[in-house]
Amino acid sequence: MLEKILHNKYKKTISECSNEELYFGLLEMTKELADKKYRTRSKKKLYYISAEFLIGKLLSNHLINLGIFDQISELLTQNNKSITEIENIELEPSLGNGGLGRLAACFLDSIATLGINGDGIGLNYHLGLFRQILNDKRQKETVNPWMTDESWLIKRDKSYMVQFKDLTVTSKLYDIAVTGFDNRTNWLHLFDIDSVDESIVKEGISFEKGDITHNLTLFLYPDDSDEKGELLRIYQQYFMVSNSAQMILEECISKGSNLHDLYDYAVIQINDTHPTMVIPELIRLLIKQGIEIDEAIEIVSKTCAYTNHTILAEALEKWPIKYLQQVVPQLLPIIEILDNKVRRKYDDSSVYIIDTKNRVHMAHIDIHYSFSVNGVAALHTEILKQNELHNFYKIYPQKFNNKTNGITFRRWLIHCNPLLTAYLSKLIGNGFKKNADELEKLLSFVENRTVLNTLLQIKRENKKSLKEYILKTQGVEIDENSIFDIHIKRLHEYKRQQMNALYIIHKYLEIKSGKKPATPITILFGAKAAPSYIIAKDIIHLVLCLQELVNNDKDVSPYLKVVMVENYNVTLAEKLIPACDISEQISLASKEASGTGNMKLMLNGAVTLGTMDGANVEIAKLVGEDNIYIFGESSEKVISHYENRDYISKEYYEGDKEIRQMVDFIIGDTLIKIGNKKNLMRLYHEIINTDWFMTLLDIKEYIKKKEEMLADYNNREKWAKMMLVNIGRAGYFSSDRTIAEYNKDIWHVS
Ligand code: F55
Repeated sequence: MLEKILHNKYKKTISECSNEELYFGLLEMTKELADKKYRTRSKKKLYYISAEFLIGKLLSNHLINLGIFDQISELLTQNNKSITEIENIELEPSLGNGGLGRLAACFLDSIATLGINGDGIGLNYHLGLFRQILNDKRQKETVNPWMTDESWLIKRDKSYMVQFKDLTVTSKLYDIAVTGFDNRTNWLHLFDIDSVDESIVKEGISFEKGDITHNLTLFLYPDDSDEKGELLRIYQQYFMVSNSAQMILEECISKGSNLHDLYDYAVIQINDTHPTMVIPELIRLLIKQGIEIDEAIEIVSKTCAYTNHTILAEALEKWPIKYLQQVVPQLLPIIEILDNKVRRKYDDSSVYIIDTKNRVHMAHIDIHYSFSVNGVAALHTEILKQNELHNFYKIYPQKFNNKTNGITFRRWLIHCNPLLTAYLSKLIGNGFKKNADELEKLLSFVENRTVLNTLLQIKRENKKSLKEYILKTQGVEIDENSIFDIHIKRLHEYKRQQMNALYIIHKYLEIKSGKKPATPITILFGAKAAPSYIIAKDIIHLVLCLQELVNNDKDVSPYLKVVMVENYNVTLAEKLIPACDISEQISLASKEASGTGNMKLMLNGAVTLGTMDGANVEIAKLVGEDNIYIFGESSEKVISHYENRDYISKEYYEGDKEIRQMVDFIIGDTLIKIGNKKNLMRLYHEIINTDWFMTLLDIKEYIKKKEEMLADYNNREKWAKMMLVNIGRAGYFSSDRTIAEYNKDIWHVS
C-alpha cells in the first residue's frame, strides 16, 4: 500500500524517496487505514470535552495501534530508511500545557482501545502552547507552529454558529483519528474558525488580545495576567462548549433521542473547569427546544460528570460576572437560576455559585449540576472530600468518587522504550500489551541474575541514546555511566524544582570541599514556566546559572552535571523517560493531585524519590517501601501548617547553618557573577520570607534521602531488583484500567 501511495504521489519507490516524502506517504496511508477501522455507533456515547489534548507525534502511535509498526519499520529498513528519522519530520502538536492535557490524550487512546464509542472535543489552536527558548540563562517564549498543509487534521464539512455578545462566528470542524490498540477508531474533534490570523503575532508571542476574529483559536491559554487575556479565555471556552453542545444534541437527535432522554444517548466528561459552560449552554439549548427549565437542568445534570485536577485555590476558575456579561450574556440568566436554586436549598455561602465579589465559581456549577465528581488519585480524592470540597461532600457524598490516573503503555512503553519492550516480550510474552497486569509476571525473575543484568544493560543503552541526543541538540556532553536524576514537569513552586536546585548547591559545595561522590551524577530538568509566572522564571534562571557554574568547573564537572533541556514536550519526554534512574516526584505533600510522569518513569525502570503526595502514595503501596525513597512531611501535617499558618520559612533558614549556606549561595558572589542579581535576589527573598510551598521544611530530609539513594545505586544488584519491581508493579497505572473504571462507574457506555 505504501509503495502505491508513494508512486501516485511522487512517482518514486521507497528507496528513492526522501524522509519527508516517506513521512507524507505514511501519513496518507495511516489516515486511510485508521478511517477504515470499524466503529459501531452504540446508543450511548461518551464526549470527553477538554481545552487540552497533548497528543504528541502521531505516526508511530497509529502504526503501533494499527498493528503494522514492525512491518513498516522492517520494510523501511530493507530500503535503507529509518522510521526514527522519518518520525523527526513530524511536528508535535502542542495542544496542552502538561499533565491535564496529556491525560486527555492517554484517555482517548484507552477509550478506543477498550472499544468504547467516545470522542474528544477541543480547540484547534494554531500555535498551541509557546515554544520555549533558553537564551541568556532565561526562558524566552516564541511561537510554535505545528500545522502543515498535509497533516493529521481532516477538514470536515461541518460548522456551527456561535454567538457572542459583540460578534457571531461560524466554526469549522477538524478531526483527528484516534486509533485504538487492535480496536476501533474514534475521533478527536477540534473546532476552529477560518479568520484566525497567525500574522498578528508580533515579537515573541505578543498579539492584540481584543482582536477576537483573528485570535480566537490562535494560542492555548494565552497569558491571562490582564483583563483582555481573561476575556479571551472566556471567548475560547464558550466557543468550545457551544460547538460541543450543538454537535452533541445533533448527534443524539439523529440517533433517536427526544432530548428528554439525552442522558441515555450522551455522557459528557468535563475535564477540569475549562468546559464548565457546557452546563448552562446545554440548559439554554434545551429550553430553546421547548423543555421547561427545571427539567432541562435535571437532564443536563444527569448527562454531565466533572473531573477535578487540582486543590490549588488559585487554579480554580472564578469568572467575574462582568466578564461573562461582556462575552456571553445569554448564559447569565441561567447561571443566576442555578445559583438561586442552590441558595434556596443550602444555607452555606461556601457552596454558592456566585460569591460576594460577584464572581462565578465554575467548579461549584460542576459539582451541583453533574452526577459525578472525581479526583485523580486516592489521596487527592480524600483531600477533596475532607478538606477542599468538604461542604459539597456533605451535601452529595454519593457523587464523589476516585479515578486514579493512568498512562497509555502504547506510547509510554512500547513506543518510547523498544529495547525494554522487546525484552519483556521475550521474558513474559506479549500479553502485557493488551493486559497490563501481566507485567507482574516479571516479578518471578527478581532473583534471576541474567534478567537483572539485562535490565541494567537496557537502561545503559537508553542512557547512551539520550546522551547522544543531548550532545546533538543542547551541545552538552553527559556521561552515560553517571546516575541520571530526572526532574520533568511544568515549572511550579509546588512541584519544588527549587528544592532540587538547592540540592545542586549542596552537592557543588560538597565536591568543592573535596568530598567526591562514588558515582557521578547528572541532574536533568525539563520544564516550561507560564509566561507571567515571575518566580517560576527566576527558578529557571537559577537552574541555568547552576548549569553554567557546575558544568564549567573542572573540579566539579567530572562528578556533577546539570542540564535543563530546552522546550520540554512529549517528544522529549519519550527520550528522557527510558533513560532515567532517579524519578524526582518531590511536590509538597497534598499539592500534586496525582502526577502521571511518576507512572511513566516507574514503568521504564526508574526508582522514585518522592513525597507522600498524589499517586506517589499508590506507587509506594504497590512497590513496597524497599523499592521507593520517600521523604518529607505528610499531607496532614502540611494541611495543618496552612490552617494554623505556623510555617515560617525564616525560622528554618535562621535555625540551620546548612540551610543558610545553600540559600545564601543563591545571592553569593559566585552566582551573582554568572546570573542576574535582580532575579536571584527576588528568588532568595521569596524563599526566606514566603516559601509558600515549604521548600525549607523538607530540604534536609530530601538531601538525606537522595544521598541514601545515590549510595544504593552502587549496589547494582539491589538497584536492578528495584527497577524490576517498579516495572512489574506498574500495570495498575495503565490508562486502560482507569478508563475501564470510568466506564463502569460513570459512563456506562456499552
Ligand atoms: C491548565 C490550565 C489551567 Cl487554567 C489550570 C491548570 C492547567 C493544567 O495544566 N493542570 C494540570 O496539568 N493539572 C495536572 O493534572 C494531572 C492529570 O490529572 C495531574 O496528574 C497533576 O497532578 C495535575 O497537576
